[in-house]
Amino acid sequence: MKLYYTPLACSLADHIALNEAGAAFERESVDLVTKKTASGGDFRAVTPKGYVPALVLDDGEVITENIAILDWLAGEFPVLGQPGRLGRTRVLEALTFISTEIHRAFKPMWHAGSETQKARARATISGLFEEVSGGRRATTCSATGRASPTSTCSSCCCGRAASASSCRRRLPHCAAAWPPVRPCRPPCATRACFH
Ligand SMILES: N[C@@H](CCC(=O)N[C@@H](CS)C(=O)NCC(=O)O)C(=O)O
Repeated sequence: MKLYYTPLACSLADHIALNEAGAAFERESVDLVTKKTASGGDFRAVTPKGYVPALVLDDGEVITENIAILDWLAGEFPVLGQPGRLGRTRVLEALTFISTEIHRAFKPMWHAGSETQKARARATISGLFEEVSGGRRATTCSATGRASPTSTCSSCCCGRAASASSCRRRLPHCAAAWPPVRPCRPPCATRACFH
């Protein structure tokens, strides 16, 4: 399979998950402005949406949307998910919250929002991170033994939270505005797939 990604974009979640699972995969970066892939291909031919992440399976099927990709990966590589009757549901619950609430809340930062909109977004994001990290209660992922930044211990959720928060590295002016999510072990920023 092949992951189309952009460094520090939300495709980081899938990149982390693939690495954590020990999956064999190819990867190719995408310039989100020109929609060209690193090898000069047209990314819109891979997915007309033009959004990363996109995961191309060995049979040619293309999966887009973080939640769908991470859920598919957790099915293929159970170490990424959570066991139990509600395991998959809890992972989807956390992924949906991160995708629809946290990721969306960053928009004023990316799309030249006004200073007022950015200040409002920072306050919202602080609260949302607090929520997703379970009020900073210690959570250790039962699968990997690592500390998880989400109250749901799953590499999928951990990676998705990391990718939502990676914006702090891209947007230094908002870095100090909210407390860091409890770091993963090893810290996400030291992972090869972060760059
Ligand atoms: N709904 C998509 C959103 C993906 C998304 O927003 N990707 C951004 C990077 S984080 C992107 O590719 N943006 C390209 C663009 O806006 O043209 C998902 O959750 O996977």
